[in-house]
Amino acid sequence: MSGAQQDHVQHYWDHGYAVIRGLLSPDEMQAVQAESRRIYAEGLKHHATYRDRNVLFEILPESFAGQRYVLQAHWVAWFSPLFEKIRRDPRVLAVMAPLLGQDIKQVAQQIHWKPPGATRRTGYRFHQDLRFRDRQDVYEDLMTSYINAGLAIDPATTANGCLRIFPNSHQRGYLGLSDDGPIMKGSTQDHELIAAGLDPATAVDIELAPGDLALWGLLTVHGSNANHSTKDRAFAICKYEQLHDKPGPFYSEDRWFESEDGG
Ligand SMILES: O=C(O)CCC(=O)C(=O)O
Repeated sequence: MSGAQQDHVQHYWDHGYAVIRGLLSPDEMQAVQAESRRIYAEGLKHHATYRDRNVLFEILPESFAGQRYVLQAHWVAWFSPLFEKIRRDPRVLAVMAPLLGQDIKQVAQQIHWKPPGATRRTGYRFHQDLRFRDRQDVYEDLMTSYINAGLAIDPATTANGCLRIFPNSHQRGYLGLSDDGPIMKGSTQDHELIAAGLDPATAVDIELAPGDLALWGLLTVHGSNANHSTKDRAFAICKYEQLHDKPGPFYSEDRWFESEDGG
């Protein structure tokens, strides 16, 4: 790994997040964009949120804005050979290994779209991902055992609601942000951030080009604004953690469903 690529390691430890530019090439990203559009179209066939074992499509029905939208798809690797390949790509391992070691498992896979028109439901209130872990006690070292990796499929800009992060917020412990309800409920009010000891002016916009990868941890305060532009923002998130031999780790995304023949 080159020095430039290794910079992400120190940046992640120091600031709770990092960005790796150009992990996948523009040619590769064209194929990923086409696959993302195909998966979106597949999701649109469902009139309401749909789940089949680990695969989930979160649907915003016509009653919301007169047209159906897809907001998220989970575990697309189950039916998309391309996303199956990407989640195991050696370049992703090269990014993760200096942070998590070589023995890594993936506990979640999601694509987040922000279709123009679904504006009011495309913001993610600021939060720390620890809130989604069922068994918070099994994470001994919260920042070093589990990392999110978000691949920009479309350009992610301030206008279309790119990821926003509070640098160094991982050093402040769990702050309880947005614990009062769902995170896709508009944006976090400044007074909520100030009460948690965060200066709203210090949030940074993580603008990304297709093929860039952003990393953040379980304690990194992050969220994103609604999409007020005319362009979608597809973002593919893989959540990786250290493989460990503790008995019975049990996270919400980790409940593997068995096929009917027991496979
Ligand atoms: O897609 C986004 O902008 C936000 C993602 C996020 O907050 C998360 O995955 O925890």
